[in-house]
Amino acid sequence: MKRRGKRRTTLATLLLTLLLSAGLWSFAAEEATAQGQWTTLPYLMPINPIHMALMHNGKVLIVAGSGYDASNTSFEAGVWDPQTGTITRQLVGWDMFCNSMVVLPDGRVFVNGGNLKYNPFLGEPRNSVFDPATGQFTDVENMAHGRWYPTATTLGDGSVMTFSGLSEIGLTNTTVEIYRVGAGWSPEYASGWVPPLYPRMHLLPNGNVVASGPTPQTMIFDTSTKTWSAVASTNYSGTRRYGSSVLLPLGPADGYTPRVMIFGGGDPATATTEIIDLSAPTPQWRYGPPMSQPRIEMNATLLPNGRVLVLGGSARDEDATTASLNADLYDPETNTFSSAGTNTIPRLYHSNALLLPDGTVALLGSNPRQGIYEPHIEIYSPAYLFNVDGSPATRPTVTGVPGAVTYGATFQVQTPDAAAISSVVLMRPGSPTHAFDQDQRLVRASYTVGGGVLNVTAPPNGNIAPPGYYLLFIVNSAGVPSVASFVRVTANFSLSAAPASSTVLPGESTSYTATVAGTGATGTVTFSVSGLPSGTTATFDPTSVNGSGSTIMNVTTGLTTPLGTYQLTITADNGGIVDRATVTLVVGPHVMPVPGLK
Ligand SMILES: [Cu+2]
Repeated sequence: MKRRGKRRTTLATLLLTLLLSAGLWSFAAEEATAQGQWTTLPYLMPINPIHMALMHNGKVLIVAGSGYDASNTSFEAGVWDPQTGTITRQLVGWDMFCNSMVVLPDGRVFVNGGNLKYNPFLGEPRNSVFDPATGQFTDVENMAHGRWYPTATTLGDGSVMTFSGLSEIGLTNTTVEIYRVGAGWSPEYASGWVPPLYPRMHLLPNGNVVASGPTPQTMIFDTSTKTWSAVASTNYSGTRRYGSSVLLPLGPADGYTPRVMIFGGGDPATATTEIIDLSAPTPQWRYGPPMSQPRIEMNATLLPNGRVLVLGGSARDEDATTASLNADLYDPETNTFSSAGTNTIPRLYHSNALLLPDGTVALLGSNPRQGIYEPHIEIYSPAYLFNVDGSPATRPTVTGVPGAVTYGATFQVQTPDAAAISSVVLMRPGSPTHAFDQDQRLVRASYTVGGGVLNVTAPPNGNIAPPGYYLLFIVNSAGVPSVASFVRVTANFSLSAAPASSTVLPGESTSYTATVAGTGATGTVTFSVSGLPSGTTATFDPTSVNGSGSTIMNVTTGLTTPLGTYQLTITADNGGIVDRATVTLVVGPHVMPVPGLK
């Protein structure tokens, strides 16, 4: 009896569920068509996802460090595979909490600074790289001083600039330092102003970097002179604390006009947005349309169709009762917001949104107070993934892409859907933390349509698309994106130098041969060197080459040149596209092998 009764109940429940879900399905279908669809994954994030970066194997590096828990001394990171739903955890050697992260041109993740101490917070001078191939972190050269809450920005030559953060004695670090793989850190460049923590910075197509907030004074860093200048002030007079900033899509149609949009921030938070065109003779912030809700601790994420998903946060900081659960979608072409539905879980301090290669957006984390974080992961499937009846849209498919492309070159994307494609975009994978994605970038590419193929022109230079891995999406005329393919964008020539090391006595000379190889460089390639010790000069003969070729770098030390070992960085510059090579100069006694002696 019991059994039968139970079975009947089960059947009735099933029937009811079917009926309900049929009704709900049509409702959900209409919503999905108009606003996209929100779901919560059935598994949890086992560590506090404070920092994350999408890697070119499609997996996501998650860094928690101490995870905003002062009593936690087991510092953790993890790798999340969104496709299989697996998360592997590992301990890290120091507290990478409140670092900045970007992905290097070689695909490794660069972890810059972090937490030396809680309450008061002090900054780490350490840095580490995570290699997706080995799954290991390796510490690299320290900065001159600590940084807690710095911002890292990948520059056009693939080096990484860091700025701001609290130092190891708790003062705002007002210098810029620039990291280059193999060469380590540049000298400190004094900025002459006190930046906000986690400044909102973007690389501009002219190679300079804008700091767009959260404070009202917008500043530009000239990457050649290493100096700052004031460019504009926001209309919103307060600090857009934990508001966000996005470099809107760049493309050849308007000559890669850089426009930056800032959103929300402040406590109580504002719903306002502002936009600046940094190509204008006198750039000025102008209000954009407001978001549907005020947001502090929000996220703003570029989508492959060029829209910006703006979501999360709350009206009052770290207050779930005022959570902003509306998701808004900004369309730069119409300068309007529309609804992207509502997510379920309040997403406050330390929450992050990240575009995944399948065109969905993951929303995770939230840390309303120390020691407690939100482990549920929500996934937003934008409306472009659905047909009008709510069924899944048929996506254009990519059947072949080159692994690497060089600046300005034409490359082929194989697709049976070539005739239906209306845009090709390269998106730099995201690396969000603290309400700002330091790495995301959308660059449209021009293309022509062939039979089963798109002939795509790669971005013209590294200032428009810094070297590294990109998500290549093709989008059809219905607005439906493909699943992304990873494509590496690289400089189109390479510089090498030999010998690797040379030893001289003070006052002596030596020489190195620097060679530009590859077919990509067009016209004049000039040379320069940095890192020479005092009293030392260098000349290049010839001073430039045409396209490719070699030059002799003659280095003459002085009698006053201090003994020591020096890294010399040789730069080859082809109209702003650069490559570098490092050689060692040892000033000191020659070490001669003595025959017969062991
Ligand atoms: Cu934090």
